[in-house]
Amino acid sequence: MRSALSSSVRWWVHAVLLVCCLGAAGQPTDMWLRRTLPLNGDWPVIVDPIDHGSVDYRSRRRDLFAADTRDDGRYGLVEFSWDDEHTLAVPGDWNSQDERLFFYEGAVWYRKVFELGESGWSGDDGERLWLCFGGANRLTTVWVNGEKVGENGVGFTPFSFDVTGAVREGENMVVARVDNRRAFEAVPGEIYDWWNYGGLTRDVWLATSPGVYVSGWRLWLDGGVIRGEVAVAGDGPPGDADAVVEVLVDELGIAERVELVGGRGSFSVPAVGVERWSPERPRLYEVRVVGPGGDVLVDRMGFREIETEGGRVLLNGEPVVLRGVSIHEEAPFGGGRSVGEADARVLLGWAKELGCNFVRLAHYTHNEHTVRLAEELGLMVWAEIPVYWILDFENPATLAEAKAHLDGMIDRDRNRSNIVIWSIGNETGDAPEVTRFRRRLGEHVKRRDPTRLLSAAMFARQVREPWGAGGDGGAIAKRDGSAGERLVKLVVDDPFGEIADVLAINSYIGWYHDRPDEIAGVGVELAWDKPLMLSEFGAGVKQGRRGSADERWTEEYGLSVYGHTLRWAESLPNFAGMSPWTLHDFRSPRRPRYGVQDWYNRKGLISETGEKKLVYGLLAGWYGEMIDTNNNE
Ligand code: GCB
Repeated sequence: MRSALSSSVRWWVHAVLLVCCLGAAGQPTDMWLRRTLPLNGDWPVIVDPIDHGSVDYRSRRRDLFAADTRDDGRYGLVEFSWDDEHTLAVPGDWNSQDERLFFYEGAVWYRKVFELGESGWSGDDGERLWLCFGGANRLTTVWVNGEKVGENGVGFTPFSFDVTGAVREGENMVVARVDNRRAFEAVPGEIYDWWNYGGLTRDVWLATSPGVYVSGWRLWLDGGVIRGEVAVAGDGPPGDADAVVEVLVDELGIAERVELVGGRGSFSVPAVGVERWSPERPRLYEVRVVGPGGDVLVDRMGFREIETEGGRVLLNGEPVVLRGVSIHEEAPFGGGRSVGEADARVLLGWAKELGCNFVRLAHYTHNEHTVRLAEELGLMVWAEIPVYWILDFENPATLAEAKAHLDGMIDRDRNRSNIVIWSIGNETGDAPEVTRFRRRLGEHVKRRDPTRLLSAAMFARQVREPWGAGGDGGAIAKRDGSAGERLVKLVVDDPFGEIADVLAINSYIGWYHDRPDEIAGVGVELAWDKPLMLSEFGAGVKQGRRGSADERWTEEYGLSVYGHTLRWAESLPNFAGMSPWTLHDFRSPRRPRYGVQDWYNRKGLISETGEKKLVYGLLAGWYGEMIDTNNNE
């Protein structure tokens, strides 16, 4: 009796823990699966560098451009018009579409007209209509027919608004004001090494749902079982939210009726006959989730397990080395934000050709197209939020915004089997207030999703010795004859390592400090017996520039840094993988050197015009050998 009781209590605790992972009930989180009417295309815009649309000449608040006010004599003079020829493509950033907006950081107003009839929405039986944005950078305020429907300030994750009450028959007008000004207390803050592309950078669409809808669901493999959670929300006939959700995976014979209590439920079924997702065989299964109000969501996903054991990463119980590359969400050819599936196909195609089984999607949540395509192609993913360099770490609002980035990313991608690492940030340093901040984020991730590995790209502590000190008795001389110190050791003891599952360090020996041929002499010490990744290393190379191995910006200098770093990597303790910086050259206002950088960070393996640099070939060869040695793909 006693043991039966305690096991049911355990089950209840487990169930509560599980449903926490779905987050707060309310807004549906699977809008991707509900797309009914795409609103992509050319949107007329008004560029607003002085906030003319938001404040009048007495500094009084107004939303001047939110309505389609016409100069019909009733309003007096109207000095704007939405009928202008001036449009921008959505999805897309404004900086790369109009050269006058190249450096622009401010507000732009967008407008779109749609026919309600085309949305497929009937409004019968409490059916809802949602206006959905895959992402916009950054502060976005939205009106429908002049009525404000909501705001969003998280630049890289999806958001949606229930516009059921705001639409009318026939023609409807959406206005979105997007403002990409930097702010110290925001996430990211004011300083970062990528372009602050502004605008409606991702897909926009209309979606429909019943009055009571599936607000979240999640399935995952846990040893011998598949576990699941579901949640419903919304208004409907009494009792609907306490009904049943069906979860069906036909190919696995799963047809689970999940009973809901207070709108939530969980289950587990034996994982019989499940083919594990892996880079060699990225097997996906169709999943159908059927909610009480006739709501049906259909997705495709894989099942796999990821864990660590001492210094190794295990995928489906087998050790795996992450052969990766870091990627910015930058268009493959010629700068600008990458948008849509075609861009993702080029970028991920380059990574596959390189021999990767892993990509680090830096430094913010990438487009849903990219993550989904990576799952299909067999690429494991490190997903990251823009907690980067310097933030207002002691400001509770900044912490809340960082958590909102994590929530948006986890809610969107929790069913993507290829995501193996959640990263809470990059190169923040380890001052006490920074560590407190990162620890809170790490704990938040573990609460929200304990089924993936936790990491952050960290600095290692450099240990230097004066020349001639130690055992060499002065015999080792720096090649250029200079005096000073030499780097002898990197110590990975950033306190975040304590809660991280994977230790990851960015190392630019040979580029920002010391010489490439000094890399081999640098030891690495870990404060924990955990897997170690080189989350970044690299060198600036202007594609096609030739010279000696000592000359910066040349292909030869790049080969030297990569050659020495790759040999060194093989000797690192607990070496579990790498994601060199980066797949291709990307725009950054921190890179003004004319004739060489021209506003591009040149550490790509591929140029901004799609030309492969010599380092690409070198790394491809190295990954090829790893594949042969491990006899896997
Ligand atoms: C880093 C940063 C990355 C930069 C890179 C560089 O350590 O993590 O965002 O772009 O170095 O090129 O300096």
